Amino acid sequence: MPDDSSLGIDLFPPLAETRSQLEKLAELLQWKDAPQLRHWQEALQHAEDRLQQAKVRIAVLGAVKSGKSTLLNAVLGADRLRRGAGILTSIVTRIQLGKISRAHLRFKSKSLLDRQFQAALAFLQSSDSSLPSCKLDQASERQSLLHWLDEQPAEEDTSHFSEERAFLRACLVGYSEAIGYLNNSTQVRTWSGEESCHHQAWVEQDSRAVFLEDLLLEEPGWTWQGTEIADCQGIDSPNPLHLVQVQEYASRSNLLIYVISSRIGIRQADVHLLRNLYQLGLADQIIFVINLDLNEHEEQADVDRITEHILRDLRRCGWQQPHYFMFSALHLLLQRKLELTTREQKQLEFWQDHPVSQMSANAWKTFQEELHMRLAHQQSQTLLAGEWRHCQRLHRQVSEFVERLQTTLSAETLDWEEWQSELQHRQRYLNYHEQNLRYTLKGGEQQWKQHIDYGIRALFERQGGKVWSSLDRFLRQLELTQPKDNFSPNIQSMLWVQEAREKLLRWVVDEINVSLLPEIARLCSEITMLVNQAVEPFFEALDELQHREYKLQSKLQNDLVSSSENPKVYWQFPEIEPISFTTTMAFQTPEQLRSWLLYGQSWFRTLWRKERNPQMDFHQQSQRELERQLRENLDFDVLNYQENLKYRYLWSGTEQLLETILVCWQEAARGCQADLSSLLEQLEKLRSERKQLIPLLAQWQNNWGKLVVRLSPE
Ligand SMILES: Nc1nc2c(ncn2[C@@H]2O[C@H](COP(=O)(O)OP(=O)(O)OP(=O)(O)O)[C@@H](O)[C@H]2O)c(=O)[nH]1
Ligand SMILES: [Mg+2]
Repeated sequence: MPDDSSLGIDLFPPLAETRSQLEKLAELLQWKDAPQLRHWQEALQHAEDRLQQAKVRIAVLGAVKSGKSTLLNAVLGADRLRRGAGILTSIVTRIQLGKISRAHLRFKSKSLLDRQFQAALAFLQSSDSSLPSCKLDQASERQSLLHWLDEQPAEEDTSHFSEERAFLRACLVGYSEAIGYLNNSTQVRTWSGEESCHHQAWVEQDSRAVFLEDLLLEEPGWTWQGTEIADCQGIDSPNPLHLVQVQEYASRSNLLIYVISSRIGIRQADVHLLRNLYQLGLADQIIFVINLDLNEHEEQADVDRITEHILRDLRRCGWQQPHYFMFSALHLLLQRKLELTTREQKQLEFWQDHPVSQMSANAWKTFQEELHMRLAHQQSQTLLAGEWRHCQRLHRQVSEFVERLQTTLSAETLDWEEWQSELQHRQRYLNYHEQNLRYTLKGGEQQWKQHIDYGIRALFERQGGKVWSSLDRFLRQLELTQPKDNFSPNIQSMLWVQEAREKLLRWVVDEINVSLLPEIARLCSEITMLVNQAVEPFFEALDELQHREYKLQSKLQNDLVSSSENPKVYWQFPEIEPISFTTTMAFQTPEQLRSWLLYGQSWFRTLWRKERNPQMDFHQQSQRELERQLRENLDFDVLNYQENLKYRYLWSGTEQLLETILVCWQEAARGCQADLSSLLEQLEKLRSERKQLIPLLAQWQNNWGKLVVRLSPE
């Protein structure tokens, strides 16, 4: 059984410890400027940085008010995230480890806000011409628009526009306060320490959250370096774009914690999202948390009954044996929190002898252990993908150096000629391989890009490609609701547009992206594999070079990382923001939406005038025309997406991957070279200091040994 510390995910302390030992070694040897020392230190720093960048992500998901923020607070041991009644989380809030609490808020640029605002306004204006126009920076115009919105309670016919109304209202209400934070470009504002809780005010109200683009918290209570946990919006939030954001974050996450409230159980929206997640291939990555509301359950039997219901529903979504934990997040939070309000104090006392509280506490403990283990596993997986190999090579270089020192210290004379010829050999060997690696990467790049082209073409083919088959299915199924008697064609056409837009957006989220994301991931991993196969021999060559030296030094016995145990070289496709399919019918590209609407409207009006029997045919003809318009609109969207996916994501990702590989190879090769040449200069100086050196070297080796044990794949 590994001891407790080796369970830990803290790969950073041993790396940092090793770095500081290098420092000590340098002081002792008085060769601070030696190139190989600098190289090793830099390489260790790089390994740390890269490990940090390759974030392990955890998403906390669930329905509105299921207790996601409460659970995260319980994990952090303090009320850091806003929780309570009403929809309180309106943006994905990311949390990373920091020395002190810090909140970084990224505000929208003025122009982005303005575009979004005018688009929503245009949308409403087209259904009601009495709506005043409004420039956001004009206080009087804001006043009158707000007044107009207040005066017009959402009628049945206009209820479709609730999203725009809510958005406009939020902008108008919050503008004068937010303007101080907005600028011509995106602006990041940081609050530290006590002040960091100010961020809560920006998340809890739409009239503030609407101005934010991103929110990152640094918290000392989140103890896992190199990982990120995110509090997501409720998946049944009335704003459909929230779901898009949640789905996007979830698809990039390594672990998902799905919170289900015992009070509510599984709702339709849960079923919907869970099925999507299942299709996205994320089933194994999900841990369920049944958040027990202790006020609702008097005894264990009641809890058992609820659990049975929830498990049955989960089975329907595809989980035959879901991995779940059951505890009261609020109870645990109150137990961990340092300062309680009188009400919280009372609540805690009230729950003290609750029959379920012991079970909850036990489950919490195993939940934390599980989280710990999964994170550790994920992080070593990340490490295996490239970084592990890098650390291993570094280790070998350092061990080689240490071994050499030891050999030299105990030897009486040194065979200089042998070392000199080795040095020359090394130089030639490395130059030759670097040249070849460059050719391989250059030639390969064309081939790999072509492979991507084929893959993309198959996805986007007009006949039988995944994208268009799905869109065609949508268009075939689209059926606009029948107009009521005495409808106004003007309003009716707007309602249809809005109806089609909502349905399309849902379809994009539920169908298209769900089927595309795994395909794109597959393409990425195919490319990664091809690239890995091509470059592996070059890294093998580097290893072989080092082995030559091991052979040269007959003394070396204890090779901790013998090559037969090396994991396969495995470079990962770089982390680039994924590009999901969106449509101009969505809220995000308002100019096109606006012009489309104006055009669509005038067309509807013409149609209305031409028809002899308008009431009857209007519905059918509009349906057909809307379909045609949609198809045109989608044509543009699909093309746009296809280009973005190819150039901005897959091609640029491949280029980045190849660049990283070349840089890493060069780094390692330079290291190989520098180590030997400057070592030779130093060797003679060292003999006199052998007494001091020997214990330090032993300590050094011991530390590396520990690091290797922690990093080793099981
Ligand atoms: N009685 C009881 N209340 C709880 C429990 N967990 C959470 N709550 C309360 O439920 C309310 C909602 O919790 P939140 O953590 O804000 O829920 P959420 O899922 O983050 O909600 P949104 O972010 O708005 O989607 C808060 O007032 C919590 O104190 C629980 O185990 N028992
Ligand atoms: Mg919340």
